Amino acid sequence: MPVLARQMDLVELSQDLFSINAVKFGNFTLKSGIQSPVYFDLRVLVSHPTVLAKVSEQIWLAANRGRAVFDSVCGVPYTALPLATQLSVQHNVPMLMKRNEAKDHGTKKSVEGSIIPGSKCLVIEDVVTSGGSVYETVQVLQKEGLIVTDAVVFLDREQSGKARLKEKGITLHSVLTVTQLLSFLESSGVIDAATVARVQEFVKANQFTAGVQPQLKTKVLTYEERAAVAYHPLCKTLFTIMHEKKTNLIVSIDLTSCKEILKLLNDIGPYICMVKVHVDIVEDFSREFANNLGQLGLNHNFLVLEDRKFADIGNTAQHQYTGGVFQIVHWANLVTVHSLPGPGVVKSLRDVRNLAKNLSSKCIPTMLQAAHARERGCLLIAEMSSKGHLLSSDYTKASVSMAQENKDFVVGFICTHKVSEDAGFIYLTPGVSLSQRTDGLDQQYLTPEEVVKVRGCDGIIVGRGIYQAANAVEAAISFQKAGYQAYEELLQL
Ligand code: 5BU
Repeated sequence: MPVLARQMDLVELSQDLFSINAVKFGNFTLKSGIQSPVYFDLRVLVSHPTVLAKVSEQIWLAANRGRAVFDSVCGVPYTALPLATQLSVQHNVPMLMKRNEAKDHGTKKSVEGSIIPGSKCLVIEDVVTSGGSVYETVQVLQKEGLIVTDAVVFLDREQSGKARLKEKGITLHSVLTVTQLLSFLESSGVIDAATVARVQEFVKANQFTAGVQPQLKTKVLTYEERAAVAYHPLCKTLFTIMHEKKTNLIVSIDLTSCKEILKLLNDIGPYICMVKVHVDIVEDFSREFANNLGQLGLNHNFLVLEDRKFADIGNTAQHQYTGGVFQIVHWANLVTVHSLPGPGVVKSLRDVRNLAKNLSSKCIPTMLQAAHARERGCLLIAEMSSKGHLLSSDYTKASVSMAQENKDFVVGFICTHKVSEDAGFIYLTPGVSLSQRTDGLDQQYLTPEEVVKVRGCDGIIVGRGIYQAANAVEAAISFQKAGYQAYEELLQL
């Protein structure tokens, strides 16, 4: 078949696989315990016979292209069984069927079918990661006296499976590599460049080396690398600021006068990546104050977060975001949102974010200088720092899923642990102190080291530890150093 025609078939097949959910992007735990940004589930093929037939035909073509010589085929159970069956029937090649467990009665066979010792059998597999499952099947067939020199896989995850099988004397032919699949899906507009980068980063960090167990932990990425794989533009901006200013410190200025807030912010601006405010405790709030916040953010390169904790139905949340005295959407880059009401609250805020663009350009011309100043997004509250909070682990998990489904507005999480391995989000922790453990009102504190190094979160949110300190600038510098040092040490682990 001409190369171009083959490529067009594969592009179409890649789209088919995506549309039947045989290829998914997000955050998944593999059998090995590794967290992966991509998941292949070719088991669903049995419900889509046309796609199954195409996959099987491609496997046949790949075996022929690789000049594999064989008398029979055998699929690695279970997913490859229907693939091998289809190929066997379509091309009239005898099939053998490996049992997952040898029967404990009757013939005790581990391979069903008419075995001819000394004949050649081709192993068929859907996806290869380390090559372990393919090799297990090869060994069972060899024990039966069959000769196995070749295997064909539909998708090679490029995590060293091919090389490992080669060491065992098995040539692995593949229909597609992950790189090819990503490029086909990107060129057809199904996934974006950030997703491609994230999957490639994962593949690179999770190679299996001969004789060595697979890594159980994914590599810790730098802020710069996180910026490259971030889903939301504000997540990208925040990681870029953290990298450039060498700070993961978010100051929570819970003061009540505009003048005090702006003064403190001007002093500690160089040491922070974001400021968090509670605008509803500010006694003399004005639009001028909000504009000044934005301007300070541009001058010192930090973002503005309003800790509004939206938790109502979509319609009410929209009014709270856009209206009233505060008109939050016009000046806060980010807001906090409870996942409690369900995804409607996130979607409703997302739907009105464009208001920010129109108003900012009229009222604050300087804001136009920075594209990110007019971006809007939210942080989902997946966990709280207060003692006895009611956010169960199921609630936290559901919040992560909600974020996955709303990547165009969710920038990351407020949490006290890294609640997901998904590097495309940011994880920020409130309740941080250098020495205190509680405040007498059920706030619970962690140190910057505990937050970043032990719990794997990205940023520390500090309130009273800074604005109530005798010297707030010195305190901010101490938190900046402690937080950044913990990050540097984490990279060395
Ligand atoms: P502190 O002074 O560092 O304790 O202030 C912490 C800030 O973070 C304060 O504004 C809280 O409202 C905010 N916060 C929190 O402490 N814990 C949470 O779980 C969430 C927000 Br959500």
